[in-house]
Order: sequence, then C-alpha cells, then structure tokens
Amino acid sequence: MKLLKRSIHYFIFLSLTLPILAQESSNKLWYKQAAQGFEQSLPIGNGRLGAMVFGDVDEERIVINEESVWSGSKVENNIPVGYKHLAKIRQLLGEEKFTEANKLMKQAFKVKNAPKYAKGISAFGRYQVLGNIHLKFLGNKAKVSQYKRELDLNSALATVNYQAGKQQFTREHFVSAPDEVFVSRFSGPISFSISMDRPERFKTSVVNKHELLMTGALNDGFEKDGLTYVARLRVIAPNAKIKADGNKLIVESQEEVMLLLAAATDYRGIAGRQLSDPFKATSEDLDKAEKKSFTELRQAQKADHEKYYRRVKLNLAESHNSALPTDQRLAAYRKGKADPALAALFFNVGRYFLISSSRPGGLPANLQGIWAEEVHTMWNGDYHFNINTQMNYWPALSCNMVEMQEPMNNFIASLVEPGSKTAKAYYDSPGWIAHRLTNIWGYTAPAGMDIGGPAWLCEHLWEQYAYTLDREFLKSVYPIMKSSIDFYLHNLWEEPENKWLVTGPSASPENGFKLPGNKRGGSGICAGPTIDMQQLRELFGNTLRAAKILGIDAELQKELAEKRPRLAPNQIAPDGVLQEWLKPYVEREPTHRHVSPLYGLYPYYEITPEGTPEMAEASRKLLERRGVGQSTGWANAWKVSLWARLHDSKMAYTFVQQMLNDNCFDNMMSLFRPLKNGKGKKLFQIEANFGLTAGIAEMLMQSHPDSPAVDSRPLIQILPALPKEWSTGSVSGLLARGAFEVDLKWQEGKLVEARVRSLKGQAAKIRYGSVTKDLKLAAGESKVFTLSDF
Ligand code: FUC
Repeated sequence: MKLLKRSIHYFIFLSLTLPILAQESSNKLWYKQAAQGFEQSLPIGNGRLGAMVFGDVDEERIVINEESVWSGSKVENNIPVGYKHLAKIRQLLGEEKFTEANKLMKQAFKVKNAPKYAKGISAFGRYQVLGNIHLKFLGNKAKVSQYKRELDLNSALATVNYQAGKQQFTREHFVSAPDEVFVSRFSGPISFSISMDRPERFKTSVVNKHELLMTGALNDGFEKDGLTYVARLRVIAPNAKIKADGNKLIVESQEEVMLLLAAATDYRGIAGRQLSDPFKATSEDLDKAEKKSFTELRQAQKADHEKYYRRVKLNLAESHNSALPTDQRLAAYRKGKADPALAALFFNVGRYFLISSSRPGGLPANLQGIWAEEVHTMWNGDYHFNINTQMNYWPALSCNMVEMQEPMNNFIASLVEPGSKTAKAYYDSPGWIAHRLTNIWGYTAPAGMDIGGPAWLCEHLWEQYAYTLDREFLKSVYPIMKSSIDFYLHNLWEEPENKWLVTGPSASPENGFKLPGNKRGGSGICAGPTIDMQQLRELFGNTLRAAKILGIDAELQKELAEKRPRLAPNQIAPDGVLQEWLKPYVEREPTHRHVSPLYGLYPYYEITPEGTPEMAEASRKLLERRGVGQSTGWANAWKVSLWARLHDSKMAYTFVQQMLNDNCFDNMMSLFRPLKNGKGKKLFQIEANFGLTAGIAEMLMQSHPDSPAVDSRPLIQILPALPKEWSTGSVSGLLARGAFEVDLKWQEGKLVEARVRSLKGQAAKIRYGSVTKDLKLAAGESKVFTLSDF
C-alpha cells in the first residue's frame, strides 16, 4: 500500500515536473561563466533597440544597438545608360556570346556611389553598433561562487546571478517594446562606475547629474556628418550617492539600482520611426519610463513578449544532457550525445530573435538582425535580396508571428519609388526593380545582376494573404505586386531557340558557369536562369489570383494567364539534375552554397514529390551534388526545408545537425561559416537562425497546395518529414495556409492527435502518410484527427 502510494506520488511528481523541465531546456540559454565574446553574450531586443549582455562580475559590458544606426545618406545611384544597350546585350545572350555580353554589361550597368566593404566609406553606408555600456563594479571583492547567466526566451529576460562572500547579486536586463527602453536592475548594496562609448564618432557627457548622454553623427559617405544618434542612460536610485567623474558616473547605493536607456536617431526613412528630434525623443522615453517601477516595466514587457512567443510550443524529448549549461550541452551534442530538446531550443531561438528584431513600426531585421558589435559590419549589415532578407521572414507565418511581417511589408513598399526610378534609368521600363541588395536609403541600382529579388519580395506579401486570408491586406499590397509585374512584363523577351519568355541580363545567385564549348573563362550573366523563371511563374500566378479575388484588372489577368505558360520551364539536364540555367551549362562550383534552382521546391511549391515526381527527383540529385560539407549557415538552413519538402526526414535532420554542429555559436546565434582550421574571424549573420526555425516547422507540418495551379487549395501535411531522432513530441500553434492553427502530438514516430482550428472557414485538404482527406470546417470550428482517421 505504502509502495503504491509512493509510486502514485512519484507519478504525479513526474507528470507535473516533466513538461516543466521540457519547457526549461527548450526555452533557456544558460552558462556558468561570463561571455568571452559576443558569441556567448545574451541578445535581447524590442525590434528597434537591441542589447548583448556579457555578464562579467567585475566589469560588465553591454553592447547596445538601434536599428537605424546607419552611416551613408540618400544619394543618386542610377546612371541612365543601360537601356541603350539592352537590345544588344539580349541579342548576345541569345547567341550565347557571354564574354561580349559581359563586356557590354560593364559599360551599361554602372552605378554612382556603390557600396563599399571592409573599412571603405561610401554613401551606401553601413549598419553599425550604437555603442557600449561599461560598468565597473567597486567594493565587494569577495570570492565569487554559484555564477549563473541565463536568457529566458519565454519572457525575454537576461539575468546574471552570483554570490560574492555572503552577498547574493542579481542583475536583470530586458528591452521593452511597450516602453521603448532598455532596462537593467542590479540588486544592492552596490557601487559601480558607469560609462558609454563606441569605436568612433562619439561624445559622452554627464547631464542632469544622473544621466549619461552619448551622441554623435555618423559618416554620410563623404566624410561629412550624416545621421545623428543619441543614447541616453539614466540611473534610477533615489537614495544613492551619484557623482560625476569626467564623462563617467559613480554610483554608490545601499539599495537596488535601475538603469534606463533610450536611444534614437534622426532617420526619417519611410519605414523608420518618425522622429523629429532624437534628443527630445530619448528624454521623453526616459521620463515616461521613469514614472513606472521596475515591476511595472517588466510586467508590461513580459506580457507583450509572451503574447507572441507563447503562441507556439514545441516539445521534443529531453535527455540527460538537456540539463547541462548551453555551451556544454552543444559540446555534448557535437560528441554524438542525443538531445532532441536541443533542436527545440534552436527552433525557439529563431522565434525569439524575430520577435526581438522585427516589430511593427520599425525596420525589418537586417543581416545582423539588430545585433552588431562593430562599426564595420560584414556586408555592411545590409539587406540582401538573393536569399538573406527573405529568409529572415521564413518563420514569420508558419510560426504564427504575422505581426512581425509588418516592418518587411513597409520596407518592400518603400522600394517602389526608388525602384521605379531605377527601372526607368536602366531599362526604360515601367514598374519597379531592385537588384541584389539595399540599405535604409532606398538603394535599388545594380549591385550584382540578380533581378528576381522583387518577385521574391512579392512572395512575402502574397504569402501573408495565403496564411491569413486578410482581403484588406491583399488589397493594400496588390499595387506593389502589380508594379513589379509591370517591370517584368516589359522586360521579358523571347529567346531564339524555343521562343520561351526569359529574363536577362540576369544571374543565378551567385553561381557561374563555364563557357559553352569549353572556352576559357566563364559567366554569371545569363538569360532566364531557372530561379527567375520560377519566381515569375509564382508572381504571375499570385498576382492573377489576387486580381481575381479583388475583382479587378481583367485585362492584366488575361495577359498573365497567356504569358505564364510561355515562361521558360524547369528543365532536367542530361545528367538528371535540375538545370540551373537555360541550357545545361557546367557550373563552376558544383558544391556552391546557393541552391537557387530549388526555389521552386521551397519556398515556392511548383515542384512537389506528388505533383512533379520527375522534377522532385532532379531536385534531389541537385541537392546531392551540392553535398553535405561545411557551408554557410543559411545554405544549411535552406536545405532543411528543401529536404523536408522532399519528405526526406533523414536528410532534413542531417542539416539540422549540421547547423548545430557547424553554424551555431554558444549563444545559438548562427555562425556564418565555420572557420578553416580554426583561423579567421567568427562572423555572425542571422538569417540561418530564422531559416532553421522555418525548416523545423516544415519538417513537422506543411501547408502549401499540392499544385501551383491558381485555383489550388491548401494541403495540410502532418509530420511530412519527422526524423527518428524526434520520435516523440508535440507542437502547438503552428499556422497553416488557409488560416488554420494546427496542434500535433506524436509518439514512437506516429501521429497521436492532430487538432486543426479553422480561423476563416476555408476549404482545404489534410494528409497524413499517403491518405488525403477533405477538410471542411466553419470559421472558428476545430476538428481532432487521430491515427485511425488516416
Ligand atoms: C549573399 C550570399 C553570401 C552572404 C551575403 C550576405 O550574397 O551569397 O554568402 O550571405 O549574401
């Protein structure tokens, strides 16, 4: 009897604690030591303001960021020459005279004020660090024990806890979206000096006795002053002694101390916060925040973060290693120790990063999200349109963060005006175009000839409609899609051999091919690379569909329906591989990081194993040829989704593993590329974090239609690529196309329960294994499916 009672207690204990434990290990980054570099720091943010907390006991460094801290300025970039040579360039491309075409391109597509890299200065500018807060702790020098530094993803709080002698120290940090401030609290008694700096162009002064003001002007690209930034840090400690020491403050307090930081620039770009005066704005932000207690600020921030973060929950089994500090946990995983919950943690980090770096009213997440610790950021910390920026938003819809799309939507809209000027200048064309990359100043001129970017950006807009069925939204973005179509329609031409409609001059990002006939040299410039044609089929299809839904543009609908089938089709090369270019040219780098022709498999869905089995097989062959070796984070992350779309759980998992092994810092920020022989600089680039989150969601649930036909219905596929390593688990709150929320539970690799809630009453289909069923639910209605339903 006693034994029975005990085991019942034990059972209750287990069933109560296990889910909590699973939550902990999938929602917390934690360490037993301070960060040695940014790759171990704790990143926090509210979309606009970011911080990275290092947590050293004696000398804390906190890197601070503000999303519009960009050098450079708005200047003219276009040189209107290209259109005069377009006909000739197209003729040369049609004749496969690539060397001649390239020569002419160099004259035709010149730009003014092009981006510069490394330490170069240009009007294109660069996203850069706002600065550092330095705290030097004075007083208690007793031996430190029980040090713990952690980031709670659930509530977006970074904490440092330790004991020194008999005193317990706690530091808490968060960035609040509702109150627009960075907040820190230090338990007392405590004394420290505090200062702020940045690598260049700054002046720090003490104002109002308890405030530090750091300000300066960034370079406008011509060694003159560009944008003005302001960071204001206020010490809130009513009973403390605070004195100025040069441009530092010295604080001595018997009680806890709170720090509030507000920051702003005078950037007035279309997508930025409309500020008249960053000095005034930061003062006002601080005055408002100061009226609240720490608890009030924290409650508001926590509720705001949780509203988004808690929509989705992923539980994967824990192992013995799941309880280790994150750095040790990663090391154990890399030695082959199982830890399914580690993948759930990585998945959650991506969601956390998007909520923390992309908020309504702000700029979209750039190559660094918002977290950068230097002035000379890699690739200028800009927005690349041939994979990176779009990948940042891959998890936004499937992981139920629709609101986080807004900065990107506004940003895309802001490109139409400069992009129309560029279209006119280089192509004498209506509509808008942007090339490989942009900044916050509206750069749309050539910078690499990938011209599918706008079509890809329009996918982002359409997909928000596909997931939400928000007709008003569709109506508001339709003009952007239509104007993009105007550009492409005007610039398509018939290639001579098959009379297909093609783009060009263009490129398959950023791969090149050997010249036909084994001539010396090679080219990236070409006509109708596979990716462009897929993107145009997608854009034509989505715009046609949008026009139908909105009941407008009958003429355009006709034209799109007529021209879509004439676009150059996907082709299979003689060696069985999905072809990257119009002809089966030999790629210069078979293991190239870009997998552009697979755009049609993911994110678009015109290639599917059921709908186009031969193309799916050719896609598989291309993926196999690209290999499994070390690569950029984003390449690996993309491959998770690509293999998931091929329903190959083993390969999809291989790339999850690859990411965790090779492309993941101790703080789970994504490492751009593994170092060669441990040499080189460790570079952080964020899109792989987002790509992986989207990839894991894609392994658990897919919702794209099984055909690209314009009248196709969403198809919810349950556990389409579940790896054996995640044989038991659950996920809830995923969003499916057609406005459905989906919760799944599975055990021993098999579905236990799928709960589908329809938000808008859209007819769809649902599939598990090889069984497909019609799904007809009224708006607000849910249905539970179990294994016996399939
Ligand atoms: C694309 C990629 C690079 C890098 C850069 C920011 O050009 O090919 O690898 O990610 O964007």
